[in-house]
Amino acid sequence: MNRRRFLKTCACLAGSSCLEQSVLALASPPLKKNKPNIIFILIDDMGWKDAGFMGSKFFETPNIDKLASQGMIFTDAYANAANCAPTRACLLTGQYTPRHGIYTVNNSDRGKSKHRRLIPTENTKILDTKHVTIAEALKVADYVSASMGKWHMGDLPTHGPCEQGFDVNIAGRHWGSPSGGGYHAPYKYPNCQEPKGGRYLTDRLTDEAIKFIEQNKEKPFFLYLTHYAVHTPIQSKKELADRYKNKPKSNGQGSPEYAGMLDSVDQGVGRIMQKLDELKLNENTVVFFFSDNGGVAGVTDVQPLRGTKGMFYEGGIREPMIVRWTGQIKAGTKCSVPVIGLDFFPTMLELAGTQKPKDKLLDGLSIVPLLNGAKSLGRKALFWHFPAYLQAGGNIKGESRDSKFRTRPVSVIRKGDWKLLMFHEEWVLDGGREKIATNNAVELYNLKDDIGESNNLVNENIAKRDELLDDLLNWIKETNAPIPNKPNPQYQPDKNEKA
Ligand SMILES: [Ca+2]
Repeated sequence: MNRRRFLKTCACLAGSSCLEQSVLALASPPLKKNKPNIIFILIDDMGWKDAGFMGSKFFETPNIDKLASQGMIFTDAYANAANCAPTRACLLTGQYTPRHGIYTVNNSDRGKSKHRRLIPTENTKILDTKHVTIAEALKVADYVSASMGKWHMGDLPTHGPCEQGFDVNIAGRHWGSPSGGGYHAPYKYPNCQEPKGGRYLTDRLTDEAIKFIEQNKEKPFFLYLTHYAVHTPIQSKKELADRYKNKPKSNGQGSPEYAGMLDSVDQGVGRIMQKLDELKLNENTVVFFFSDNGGVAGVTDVQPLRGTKGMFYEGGIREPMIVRWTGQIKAGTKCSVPVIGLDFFPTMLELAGTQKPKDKLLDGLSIVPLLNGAKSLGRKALFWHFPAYLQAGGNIKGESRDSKFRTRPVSVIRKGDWKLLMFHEEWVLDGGREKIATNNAVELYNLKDDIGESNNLVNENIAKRDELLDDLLNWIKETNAPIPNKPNPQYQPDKNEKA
């Protein structure tokens, strides 16, 4: 069956019943062929330009670059948030943040109270088990699934990966970073312990991934390999960091330790691809590669994008992304249609040829048409909502709106080449739409001309501003997204705070 026909079969099975479905289903190869294995490699805090295929001249990622050359690169791929937990909750549920309430990591009132003008919306820290996750949805289609690495959605024994549909959990707890000993052995994580002198954590997770693939090569499997790397603490294997010690910095990238961490991730990707080769699983395995938020300020650099992890400028949310499916996706292709983390849920459903769970609301779209060469998904816009505060950290000079926070409460829309950010402090307290020309509540950028978001067109293109603002306000209403609207009584104005 050729690629186009195969994908059509999947689409048909995932959608409504029709004559074509039964005809094609009869003509289909064995069941296994209709249920490709899914490997989802999620790197933590990897920046948009932290790989060779994205333009890094300092970091060396030959295996990830090779993967990119064998599949489709997405240039405008977005995380659902600018930090870890909300991005993961959106990935696993296929829903925007207002649906599950996980907006940030830990408390929403991060930073000093005297600097916050509003009382933020309370953050939900644990993903409620009432949500149907992608692992649960794939289980219905007979997939065996494993979560390996960072989980961050709640803790054992009630809210770990196995309580959310995964069959296997390696090293996952509520931690946002490897908290049981760092990357170097000895460490003690669930089903993943190493004595002193044992394996480096990224290598161990790769070993576990390979073992899982070998053990399940006869079944359809879903491997959610969510490396702790390259999150802090920045701890590389010494021999790998040493390789970069004398290498000249390039475009703000130059940390040998961070390069060494990426190198371990890259070697792991290479070993997993080699295993798929050996087991002859390439044609029956879809490999996704993605990161959960932007690169960290002071650790890496994502220029020309503005912003870092924690900000809703492009540098905080735009991600490196690859999808490889040998024999199905044309190798060496690039797609610039904007896609977002919550698209993976419906995409995987379609690949698995299974139905959307009953009563499940999915905010994303399957990207299978794009993998098949389509130039659009027909989607109106993408949205972000962050009713919280994230204090400054690292070197954010010139990247954030102010020196004290990476972001203050904000809602964002991207539509076509345009992006609008609505900052709630000014919106709520400084006259909202009526004063939009002067209150600094809204920023509008044309990403095609200004990928660095340096030229705010809020008063230049009023028609586009109003169009995006209307769409954003409608979306806020539709998703019941909470807007923080209570002034913080502890706030102390600082004349030097803002431009
Ligand atoms: Ca992260």
